[in-house]
Amino acid sequence: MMLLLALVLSVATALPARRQTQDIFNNLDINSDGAVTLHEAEHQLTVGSIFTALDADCDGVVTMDQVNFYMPDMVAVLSPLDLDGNQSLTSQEAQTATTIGNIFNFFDVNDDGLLERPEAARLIELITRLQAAAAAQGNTGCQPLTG
Ligand SMILES: [Ca+2]
Ligand SMILES: [Ca+2]
Ligand SMILES: [Ca+2]
Repeated sequence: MMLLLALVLSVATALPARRQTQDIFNNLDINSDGAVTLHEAEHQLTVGSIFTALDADCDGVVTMDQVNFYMPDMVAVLSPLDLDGNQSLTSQEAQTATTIGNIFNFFDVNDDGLLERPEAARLIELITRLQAAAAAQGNTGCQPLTG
């Protein structure tokens, strides 16, 4: 997971968006067969790592407004995780209420158990957009919170 985050952070300001997405996809697709299985996703991602990537301003909270701005569909996935209903997610809420499998299933639109390139690209796009927005504000990334 740290590999992916390091990759996201390092390419966010250096490469055109399409190239970034391709590189991150290739990193997830361990056996290079053009699709990401849940097993491959679990190898590279955790709920915590996705949360940390989404929390582009490093304040430990992801607001629904931030998510809605970049990817309105994702609000439907994340809002059930907002256990106290305050329209923002803490790392603890995210990790308590979901698994990488739930996130995987959301992006697996055709329910075949594989994330093909267009499906995986949506998740990568959300993360890279948030990172690019943070970078544009002069924030170049943060250390994952413990716990
Ligand atoms: Ca694969
Ligand atoms: Ca909350
Ligand atoms: Ca699929």
